[in-house]
Amino acid sequence: MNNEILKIREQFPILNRMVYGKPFAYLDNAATTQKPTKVVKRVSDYYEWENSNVHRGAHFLSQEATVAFEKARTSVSQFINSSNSSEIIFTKGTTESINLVANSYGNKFLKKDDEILITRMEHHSNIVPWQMLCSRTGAKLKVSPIDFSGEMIMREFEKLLNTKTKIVAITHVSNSLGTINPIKEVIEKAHDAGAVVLIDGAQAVSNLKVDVQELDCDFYCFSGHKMYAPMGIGALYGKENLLDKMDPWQGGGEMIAQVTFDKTTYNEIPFKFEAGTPNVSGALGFEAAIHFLSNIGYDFIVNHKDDLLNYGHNRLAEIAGLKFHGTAKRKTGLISFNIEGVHPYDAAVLLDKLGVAIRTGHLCAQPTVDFYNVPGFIRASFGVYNTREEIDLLCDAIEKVKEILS
Ligand code: C6P
Repeated sequence: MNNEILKIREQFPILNRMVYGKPFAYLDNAATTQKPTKVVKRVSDYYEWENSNVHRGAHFLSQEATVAFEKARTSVSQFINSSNSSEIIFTKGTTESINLVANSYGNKFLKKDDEILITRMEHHSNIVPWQMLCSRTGAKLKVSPIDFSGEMIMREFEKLLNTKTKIVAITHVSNSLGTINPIKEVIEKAHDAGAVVLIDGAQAVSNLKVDVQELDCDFYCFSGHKMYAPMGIGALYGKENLLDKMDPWQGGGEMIAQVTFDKTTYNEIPFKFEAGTPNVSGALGFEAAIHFLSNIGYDFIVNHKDDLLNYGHNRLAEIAGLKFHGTAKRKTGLISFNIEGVHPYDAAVLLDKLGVAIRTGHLCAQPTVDFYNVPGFIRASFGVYNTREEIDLLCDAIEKVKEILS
């Protein structure tokens, strides 16, 4: 294990836990990453020393909390290079960010027979909100196919794009296949057809440097908890001109300018989309996680993840009877597979007992898993603290699973 990784691991006490009396390998980072001490401390410091509601009180603590909360927004804005921090809306995470757009943008601008275009490799969070929008408006959901390597078929995507396409919603990185989609090309083609583009960045932000201005996407959604920040906080980036045109989707405190019983006027962006008391501690933890990632640097992160991916693929390929799902030319962060003759759930139970935490099943991407005609995937997903030794542990554990169950 190299020194850099050792220094990173020291910031995650949980990685030293014993599970069933053994050291364990946490390889379920696509579900959620562990949190470094600085993130945990930022949250507890807020509650011990700074706790107060934001944007409401004239008193010292409230003003201090408001400044810290808005500073966190600026950090998120810089993290993805949005042109303005008012383009960053704090949400619970990716799911809420997508639902916000489906409700606020979708309800206002979509009508019967308009089309929403997604791909076969979307997470349920980037399928169901659009299905719900279709049933409210009469719009139609179109699905762009993928090939068996787990890549989009670009000519099929282009065929599905037309003047009726109003929204293209696509994942940056697939949570089940690891594919990095060519989203810049997708965005350009969608814009040429007159559609707005929402990118689901849940699996991207911890693996790749994201620049929303460079991408020119209209909306970008991500979750803090998949990038070493607390659960229950995430962000929606939206272009200012679009956010300005959209109506709020939830009513309550903070999102208003003036309320009378006859009429309510709304606050400016981003506040008109943040009804109620926000997750202040989460936002501060989010900012601490951004500092954590920035201190490591994306050059290191990308190299290390590529190394884990290549090493993992090579080592796992040495084991007979493994079938891989997701072999796209550009992929990151995870390896999905099945063991011949072994149900993925049985494998999961045994791997857990052998000290390896992975995820199995439909991975909240049922249509993708169905495409490969298996009952579920086994998925090992990597964080910046994972090591080649942990992949060796996974491989040894798989050999044992095969011995017991095949
Ligand atoms: N995927 C996984 O194990 P939330 O739950 O809102 O933070 O993120 C939802 C989500 C949306 N899009 C993608 C591509 C995702 O991977 C996820 C979450 C986890 O794969 C938990 S289901």
